[in-house]
Amino acid sequence: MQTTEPLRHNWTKEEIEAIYQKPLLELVYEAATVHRQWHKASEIQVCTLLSVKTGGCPEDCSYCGQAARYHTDIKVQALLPTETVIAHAKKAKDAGSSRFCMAAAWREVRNNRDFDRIIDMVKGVNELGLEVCCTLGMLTEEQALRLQEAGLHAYNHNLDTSEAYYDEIISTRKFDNRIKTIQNVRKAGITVCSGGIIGLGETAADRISMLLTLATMPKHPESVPVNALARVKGTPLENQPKVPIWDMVRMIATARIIMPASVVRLSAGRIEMTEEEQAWCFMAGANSIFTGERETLLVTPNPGVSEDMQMFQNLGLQPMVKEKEAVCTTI
Ligand code: SAM
Ligand code: DTB
Ligand code: SF4
Repeated sequence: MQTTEPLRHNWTKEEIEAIYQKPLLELVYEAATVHRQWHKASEIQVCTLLSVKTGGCPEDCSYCGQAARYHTDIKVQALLPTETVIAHAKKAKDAGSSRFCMAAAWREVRNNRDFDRIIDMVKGVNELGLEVCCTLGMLTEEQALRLQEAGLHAYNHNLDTSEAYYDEIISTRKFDNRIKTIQNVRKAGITVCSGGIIGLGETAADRISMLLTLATMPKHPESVPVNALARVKGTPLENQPKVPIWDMVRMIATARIIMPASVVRLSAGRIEMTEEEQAWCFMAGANSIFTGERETLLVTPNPGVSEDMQMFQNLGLQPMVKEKEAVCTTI
């Protein structure tokens, strides 16, 4: 299902802007065409998310309900026991997921007993035959290597927004810290999952700049999540307007065209989308969704698994068995 066309890593801002600003139907048609050259368009990967440590985070990401400093309704939960996490992963596999992502509300990984427990979780989930992913905050090269040796397939670390807009959204770390962690993940031989959020008050130029950073990395992230802001009461961004569906479609379609081999994930925001709106996202090249138990993503609402399976049936889609590895040829 992959073409012999090389992947491009020399995109310019002007080229990406010209794609992003195309008339919508032209853009979707082009993205759908590229999608069919590189992927089986009837397959959507279901990735189950589990919050293994919730809330109480020292960071100030202004979109996030898990930051300790905001007064949200989210209940703090210490690191879950390994057996509980493995039981959740088994359940996810039985429900049709092929990927399992464990998320922790940490600023960074520390070399302590909690990290040892994460290593055990990675081993256990890997043994189930699931693609195992973690998102734990900043990571050193040594920590990334430990995760790789335990069988970690992917590490999620989003850019979140453009370099220029970053300081408006987060003050407790820098955009460069994000890049550094992504490089550490790459050096350890783990696949990269990196994307961002729209609806934070950023401009189209910020979105294009974020996509440019991703598409000009020496190797494209194998996985690119596109999140619409999930507005959480008590956070500084709680009153942001809802993301228009066509903005989501434009982001997904542009990501699909410039990073054709990557799995593009329709991430946060599905709860506010109709089935028809999600279908537009799949048409534009999204080939993964996130699910969570009890109709939650991490701490915000998400459609239930049976609702998603009904949607797949209505749209003639099937859960993907395993993610295809990107064939990365540089020109
Ligand atoms: N603490 C780690 C970190 O920030 O890298 C890992 C967990 S964090 C929940 C993972 C990603 O979820 C964030 O980078 C952000 O892109 C996304 N996210 C968090 N809250 C969100 C929200 N309210 N709406 C949309 N995406 C969100
Ligand atoms: C990603 O890009 N989106 C997921 C996953 N990677 C970890 C998380 C979305 C979180 C949405 C808000 C919440 O429920 O906390
Ligand atoms: Fe903490 Fe991650 Fe939320 Fe930022 S996005 S506050 S680092 S859990």
